[in-house]
Amino acid sequence: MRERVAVQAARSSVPLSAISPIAEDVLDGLSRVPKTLPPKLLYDAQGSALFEEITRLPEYYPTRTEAAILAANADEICSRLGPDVSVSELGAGTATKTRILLRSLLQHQQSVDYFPLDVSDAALQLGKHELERELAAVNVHPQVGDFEDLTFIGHQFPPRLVLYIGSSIGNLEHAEAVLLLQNIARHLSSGDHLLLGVDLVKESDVLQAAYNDSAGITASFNKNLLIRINRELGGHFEPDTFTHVSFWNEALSRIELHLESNCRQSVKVDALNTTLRFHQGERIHTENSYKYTVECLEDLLQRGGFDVEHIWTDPRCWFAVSLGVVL
Ligand code: SAH
Ligand code: AVI
Repeated sequence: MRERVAVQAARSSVPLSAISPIAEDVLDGLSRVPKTLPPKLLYDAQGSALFEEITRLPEYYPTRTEAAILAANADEICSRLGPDVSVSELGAGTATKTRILLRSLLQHQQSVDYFPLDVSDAALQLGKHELERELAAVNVHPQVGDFEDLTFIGHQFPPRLVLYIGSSIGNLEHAEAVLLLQNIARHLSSGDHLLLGVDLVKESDVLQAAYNDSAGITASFNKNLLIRINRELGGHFEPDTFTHVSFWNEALSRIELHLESNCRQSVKVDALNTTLRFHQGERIHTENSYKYTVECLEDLLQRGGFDVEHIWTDPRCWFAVSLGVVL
């Protein structure tokens, strides 16, 4: 549901996209009840840098667990792909873990064309710089953009490998996840592969700690959204008047991130020509991070148009890396 008053306040002759690339998403999300913002907005340059810090936190197990699975199985993964694979990656970020795979691929082929896609130009540039320094035989072609346009995947020569690792698919509702995989599959040919990494359901205290770390980095990552709206849209949020809230929603099998207003307040956003009203305790829903079972992962791949070729996990079964193939 949208609060008409906020939407009308922002209506003017200037299209929202001309104000800022995030204007439409922010106005739409903050006009809803409950208020919500798409997680892709978390990743401006500062957000991407904070995410990198998160990946090194003792409580945040997903990155190091997935990296260990990739390191242990990279050779087997690469040997299943066929000769001279080109690699595309969705939500590549700085491609730190991807280097494990690319290094291993270079044992099987002389060079690799690598096409990372991300909304964060800062993360892509950092990743390109590090990759070129470390693996000169990888030709990096960064694409700044949204998952909505995946045509670049189809422009690569087969055989193709698409990477969607880091449990990034966990941001999506199940129906959206299926649609995204179907869209990926549409750009692939028979024999092409998808490597999909998902976080698995586990004890709730492990999950909760990963999104509420003792150093407060996840809280800063979440609140950075408000700082971004202030900078890019002339917002007047006072980030300290909001609290980072995260919890495990067992019924929906997801971690939820919210920003909760500590008081009743009004916040002007100049570029949107609007004033947002919050009651004490009102939340902005900023992220979902769905956790899968192996059965659910298999079902997702199949409904997405892929045959499940193999699934690798770690000894604690905390994370799964799956290889799907287009038949
Ligand atoms: N793959 C990396 C980064 C994961 S963080 C890893 O495993 O560590 C998620 C990444 O996806 C961020 O870099 C973010 O900018 C990007 N992202 C999130 N939503 C996106 C979208 N809708 N379109 C493109 N990139 C997106
Ligand atoms: C990118 N994504 C998979 C991360 C996650 O774990 O859901 C983002 C994140 N949010 C808070 N901490 C990490």
